[in-house]
Amino acid sequence: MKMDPNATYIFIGDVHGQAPTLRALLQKLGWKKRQGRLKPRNDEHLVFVGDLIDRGSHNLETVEIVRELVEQGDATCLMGNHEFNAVHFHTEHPSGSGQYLRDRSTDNLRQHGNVLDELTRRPGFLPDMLAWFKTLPVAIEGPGWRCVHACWHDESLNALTQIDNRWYLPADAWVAAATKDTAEYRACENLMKGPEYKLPDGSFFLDKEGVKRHHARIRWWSPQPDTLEEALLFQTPPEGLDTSRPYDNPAHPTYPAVAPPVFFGHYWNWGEPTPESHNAVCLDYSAGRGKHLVAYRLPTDSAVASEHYVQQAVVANPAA
Ligand SMILES: [Mn+2]
Repeated sequence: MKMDPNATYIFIGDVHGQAPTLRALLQKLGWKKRQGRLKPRNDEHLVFVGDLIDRGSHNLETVEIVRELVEQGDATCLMGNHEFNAVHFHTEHPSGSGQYLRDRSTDNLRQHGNVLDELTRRPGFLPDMLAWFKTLPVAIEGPGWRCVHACWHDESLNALTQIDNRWYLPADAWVAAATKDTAEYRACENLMKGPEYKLPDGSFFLDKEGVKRHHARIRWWSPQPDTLEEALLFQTPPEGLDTSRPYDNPAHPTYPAVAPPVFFGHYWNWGEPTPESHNAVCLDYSAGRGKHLVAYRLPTDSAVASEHYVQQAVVANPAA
């Protein structure tokens, strides 16, 4: 699809099954139903950063809203790690083995189980949704911007298939993408889950589910971090680790200062939306944890600035 240089692009963060909140946000953005379809004002195009599903309780409706917008040509939706994981969770390999590309462990079932209950209530919805997920681009470049779910990383994009201004995981690469030490696996990890760093001396921190993590997510938008604190994201302070220690990572995936602004999600930010840097904007403000769903309206030829955010507090979920 050709990008329209005159369009105004609106990027939308991780929805995580919060369909009523998405509807409220679209209304705030001025999108109205006309002849039964949500339509933009003027030449607007939405770009969803991925992670439509999991956590919230309106997954089916979220996928329906976004898919309809994509199919009518008014939106693009990128693949997030939750779409990627859902495909793996439901792909048996080898066929007939009862083994799946994503392990059906207690943790994985806890993350995806509620969604499954919801989606399987409508016969045929799940396979259709998964087939659609497989077609989603992993990254996209527009006029003066870029968008990816977690991290823009040129070397990783080279492992995918590029068609015009979009990068895809090829249909025959799903097994490779689930197999450690392949180029496809590393690419999907970097682009959809973000690069991580192994903490020194066996240190760990507890994530939002209380699970011990020995790897921390890297602030890849930081140009030259000197200390662990500057380089890494922790959800809780790591036990017994002095975070003022030097950060030594020859593979730190710096995003060049001269590169176009990149929009992404994934990092469970909270509080007042603020750009990560002059050319890195995270739009995940934890809608999946009842906080805010955030959009960013990018007018043509405009610098990254806080006034372009539009946020919607999560709407209390009516009983499903
Ligand atoms: Mn994510």
